[in-house]
Amino acid sequence: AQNTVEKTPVTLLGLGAMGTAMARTWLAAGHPLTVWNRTPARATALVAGGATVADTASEAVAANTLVVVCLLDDTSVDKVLAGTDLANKDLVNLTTSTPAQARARAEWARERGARYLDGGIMAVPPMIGVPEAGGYVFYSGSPELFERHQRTLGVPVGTTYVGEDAGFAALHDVALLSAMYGMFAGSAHAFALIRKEGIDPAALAPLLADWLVAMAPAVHRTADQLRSGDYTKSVVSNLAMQVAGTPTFLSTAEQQGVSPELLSPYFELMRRRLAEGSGEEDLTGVIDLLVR
Ligand code: FVH
Repeated sequence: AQNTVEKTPVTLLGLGAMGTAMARTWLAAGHPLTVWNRTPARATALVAGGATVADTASEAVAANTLVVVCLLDDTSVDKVLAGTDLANKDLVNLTTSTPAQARARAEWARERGARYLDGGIMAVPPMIGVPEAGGYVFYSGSPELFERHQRTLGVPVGTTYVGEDAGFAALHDVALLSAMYGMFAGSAHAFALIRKEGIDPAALAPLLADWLVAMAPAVHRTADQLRSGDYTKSVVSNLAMQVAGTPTFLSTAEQQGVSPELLSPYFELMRRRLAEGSGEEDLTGVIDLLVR
């Protein structure tokens, strides 16, 4: 019991898949936990684990200084926190937001007397409470608040602080998730190519996963080229050669009866960059075309 008393008490608003997974880890680690959810039934199992359920969001906020919010979107955060007294609270918002929403929420919290940290979760619920799964949350906003609560916030999943600008956690979150969707798009195209040939997708999957892992370190070369401004530095496969290969990919897609719509936009950018006379560069020049 003494161990429990020493742990920072946490209020958690939002018991969806993510909130519930986080709640379990705080309870298991002995943190006193007060929860609230719009649909109260989702709290039932947590009560058996020792959580206190508040009848209203206001009561939950009043219960503890550290208030963690993990709701569907920024609109639901607005609805849930409306009318709560946030004066002197340490508000940590793990709801996925845009950088602009996060900055506005930080200012909104400041006007109400709260300290604010924004979070972008780089994990799915099964990774919560499983350190070896490698998940973490990007945090940005008050550095003092991060330092004060890092140990408690690190109970469900790792923590990575990315700066005082409250929008930076969301920006890092969206940047990594955007890259993930690019990977999913490429994988969808690969599976589509083999679909009609009787090749077992389960046989392609490990080959695909290993190839993506092998190619992933190329992002370090991209970063190095962006920093130096020299996109010809350490080039492995130049743009001219890669553009020359694009008809092979498009013809193969056509022969396999697969739409090129996931590949074509990227190939178009590669062609535009080549047309600017950048054949000796890496693919990094595409980034210049994307930034308006
Ligand atoms: N689950 C995932 O894979 C991803 C992983 C990366 C991070 N995301 C973000 O985490 C936030 C919460 O996601 P979640 O998985 O918990 O989402 P749901 O299971 O759908 O639960 C949503 C909770 O939000 C409550 N809620 C929704 N709308 C309202 C509203 N208008 N007023 C009050 N509460 C609202 C909902 O309540 P209920 O439906 O149970 O009554 C849940 O508590 C999210 O930002 C992800 O992008 C998860």
